[in-house]
Amino acid sequence: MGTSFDPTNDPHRRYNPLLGEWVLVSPHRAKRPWQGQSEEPNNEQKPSYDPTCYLCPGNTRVNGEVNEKYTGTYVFENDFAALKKDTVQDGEDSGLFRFETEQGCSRVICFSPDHSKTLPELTDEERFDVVNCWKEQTEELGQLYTWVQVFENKGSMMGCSNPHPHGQVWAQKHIPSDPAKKVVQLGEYYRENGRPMLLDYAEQEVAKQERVVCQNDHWVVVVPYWAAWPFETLLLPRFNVQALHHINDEQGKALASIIGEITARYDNLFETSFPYSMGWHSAPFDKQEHPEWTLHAHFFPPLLRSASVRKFMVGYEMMAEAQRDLTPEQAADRLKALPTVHYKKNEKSNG
Ligand code: H2U
Repeated sequence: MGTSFDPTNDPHRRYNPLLGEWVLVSPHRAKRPWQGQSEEPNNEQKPSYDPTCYLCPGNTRVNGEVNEKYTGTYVFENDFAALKKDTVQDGEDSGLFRFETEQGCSRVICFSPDHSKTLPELTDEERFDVVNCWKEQTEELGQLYTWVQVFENKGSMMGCSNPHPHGQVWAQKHIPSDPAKKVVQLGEYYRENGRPMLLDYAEQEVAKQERVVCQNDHWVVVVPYWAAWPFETLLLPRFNVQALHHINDEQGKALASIIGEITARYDNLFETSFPYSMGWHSAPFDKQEHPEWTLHAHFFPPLLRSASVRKFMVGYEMMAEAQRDLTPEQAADRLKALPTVHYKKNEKSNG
């Protein structure tokens, strides 16, 4: 064994400055054999319209409401909303027993009327509509609530209940726990450095090119230095912007394009519809200025070795801190080496 540190072999911890947490990197473990659980990849071709789908245009939802015969994006109030606007105002702060009621709303955002298409299979124009829909929802709900959480669960492995391309938006009165940590961390960095942390980070990653998966004039996707999930990525603007609805059309089109790129690379990695949870963090809508904040999106995919073997965040991760096997640099190299043309398109042209 050598005496100098080898990041591709030696266990080490990396600091996540966004959350103020550490992650254990154990690269040598990537070689361990796997005889545990595998998931069944579902590669069956879906129809463009499914009469039994609750989200397809013109269909009746669980509660009896009928979806519009929509042709682009479509937003409706979640019939099983986790947050409700009329919840009674109440709370208690008595030592160890503390609660506050929460007011908010939950909506479902259908990305496309086409049941068979996921984000990487839509056109740039269609993805631009999704971006604009996210912007509208953020702007509207930001006038009513302090926190607006746009997100997508993709694939049953991530708890997605329906294969129709869709995401959700939840908005609420209080700032949730993880974003609240970011307010503190980004604020501290800004006070010390006079610049938004994530703008500095994006610039430094673009200069280093060690973890960049793809980039264009306005955006960059990196496997962050502190990534916890094997193929986790962070989507960052290369300009100063705090909230999703503040991006202009040119930036929005570039965003639609880079989302197409990263999600196609994801699907191409194991030639499967790559599961993930992704979501946007705009600055809180708490009527304060947030010069420390940079709009950003996280993609958290669970897959590790193949379409069927996932990373489990279990014993050590639940008890101690996040842990990963392959290094963020290795993950970025794998994603970077992949084509951006979706594998299903190739299958069609070859077949
Ligand atoms: P997920 O697949 O990410 O769970 O999102 C689907 C959401 O759609 C889920 O939150 C809602 C569920 O409550 N839904 C309705 O609002 N109406 C329906 O008829 C079916 C599903």
